Amino acid sequence: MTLSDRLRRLFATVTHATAFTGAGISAESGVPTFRGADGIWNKMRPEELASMDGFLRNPDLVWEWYAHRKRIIADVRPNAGHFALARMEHMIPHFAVVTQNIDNLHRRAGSTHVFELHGNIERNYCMQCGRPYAEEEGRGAPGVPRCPTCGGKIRPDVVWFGEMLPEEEWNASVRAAEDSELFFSIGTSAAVYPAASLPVVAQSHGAYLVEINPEPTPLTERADEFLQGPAGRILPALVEALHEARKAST
Ligand code: BV8
Ligand code: ZN
Repeated sequence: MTLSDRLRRLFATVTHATAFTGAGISAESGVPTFRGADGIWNKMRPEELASMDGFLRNPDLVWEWYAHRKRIIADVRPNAGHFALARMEHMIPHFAVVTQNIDNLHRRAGSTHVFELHGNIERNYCMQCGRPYAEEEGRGAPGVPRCPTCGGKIRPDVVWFGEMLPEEEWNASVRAAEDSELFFSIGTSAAVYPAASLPVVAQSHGAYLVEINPEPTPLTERADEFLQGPAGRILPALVEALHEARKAST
């Protein structure tokens, strides 16, 4: 893979880097994206399902939609892209993964510095009393489970449209973006805010912005480098180049 001289030089010395990821990095694991050809949003509008209004209007439908996605995620495994980022964490002293994904695949691949901006589908909580709720507590009955403590409705621990992002994860992600010399935007259509503002925050604080995606996005023209192709092929090649560059510089 041909790297720019700028990226190769950066690889030799970089100490602060961030990988910002979206649904595209999980596509090669078999998790459908939102806006691609077979995207989830093609079949239904996001506001109907990934929103509080949608849940209150039709709790069983929304709960079943998340149960369907949980079943998909339970059967998939991290792919070469996730594993490459897990390796990168051991090669760059200050390295964080900031993900919009709720599929937990970065942690399952071995990444430990992971900030989940939009929550995690494997976690649930009671809307009434906030108590965490584990799936196995349910009796497997269809429809929205009820809280064993207060009887309130249980919801997935994900950030719906119109909801605030988890404060600590958001603040830590902004700090990571501001401190980065190198910022990867990987597998995201850069359409959902405030997450989509992070690549610009990083670049305006001096980061070299590299986008990895098979197709251009609204971010592509501002990126310093656009590596066109699937993350599962490009990221392992980048890790090899990073290894070579750091070996050559010692
Ligand atoms: C908030 C969790 C405010 C749930 C999700 C008008 C203008 C600007 C903003 C807004 C607006 N109207 C409303 C808003 C705000 C809204 C927003 O941004 N809407 C957008 C749609 C315009 N944002 C919000 O509501 C956020 N909250 O703003 O609160 C607030 C302020 C004060 C007080 C109270 C509140 C909350 C947003 C979070 C929504 N939750 N998900 C769930 O998943 O069910 S969003 C959802 O989209 C996912 O999290 C997903 O990660 C995210 C972004 O999608 P992507 O990850 O980018 O995935 P996508 O399919 O779009 O793209 C995939 C890409 O991968 C493609 O580019 C494709 O080419 C590429 N790809 C494919 N294969 C590969 C690949 N890349 C690499 N390798 C491959 N192999
Ligand atoms: Zn409760």
